[in-house]
Amino acid sequence: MIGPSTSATETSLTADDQQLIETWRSYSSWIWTVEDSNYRGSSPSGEQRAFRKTYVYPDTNIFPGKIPETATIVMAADDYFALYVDGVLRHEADPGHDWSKVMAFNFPLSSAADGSSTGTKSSKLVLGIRVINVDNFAGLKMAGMIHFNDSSTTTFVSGQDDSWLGEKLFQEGWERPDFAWESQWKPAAVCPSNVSRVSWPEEKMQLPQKVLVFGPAEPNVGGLIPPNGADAVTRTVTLASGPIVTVTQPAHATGASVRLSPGQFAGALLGAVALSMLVFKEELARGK
Ligand SMILES: [Ca+2]
Repeated sequence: MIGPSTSATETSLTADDQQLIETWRSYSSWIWTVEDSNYRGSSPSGEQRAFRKTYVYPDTNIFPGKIPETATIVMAADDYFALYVDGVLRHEADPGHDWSKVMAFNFPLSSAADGSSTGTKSSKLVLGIRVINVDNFAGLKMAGMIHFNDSSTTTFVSGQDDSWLGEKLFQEGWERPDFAWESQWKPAAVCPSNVSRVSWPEEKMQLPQKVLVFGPAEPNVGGLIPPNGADAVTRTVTLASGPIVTVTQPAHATGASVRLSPGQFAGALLGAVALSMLVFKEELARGK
């Protein structure tokens, strides 16, 4: 298995970084998966959820020569998270992470793998975030800035639109740019601001003082991890009121430090049974 590209160096904040942190603080929203129609900051304890955000770069036919060079991400997650950029694991899930610690990352985009076998430059940035809620409140709050070669930047924030997707049950390869099931994913729910102000008080948040700057990713990492490689762990679990399902967990997606009890598979990665699980979900939706 190819290891994650998680080595980084800490650098001081630039003016752009400070602007992005302010944008994160003022304009991004706490989001989560749609589990009922009224997400108000809380979610079942001990479960994980997966989120995807795709940012499509400007069309080079319209903006010739406008090349994305780096992306800076500012984020907080309750309680801890793994971050994938273009399918490459850049921040491993750290159970010791404190939700109040806001983090800032910078990644080069020029050599980002696009999930294809060619390793050609991607037309989009795909962020994959797995968030594990230990208990009580659960959420994800992000802002991103793309830096282009003409010194221009563009910014996006969580809760801004329906391009932030989240799923409780997520299929193999969910973090990859070429993930085939993306169209099945639902837009994430946004926590009402009056609730999030109480759940995650601003005075408790520790804003980043440094940025973790990453080097180029290993080429094609996102496209080479076999769906059922040697690191995969297959278990059979019973979901509440549901059928017995087999869940395949590639180690690359779960993180060795995260142990899941059967009850926690409500937010599990699904392998070969993805299709049957969708049927199961539909049965649930029909009240069976
Ligand atoms: Ca929590």
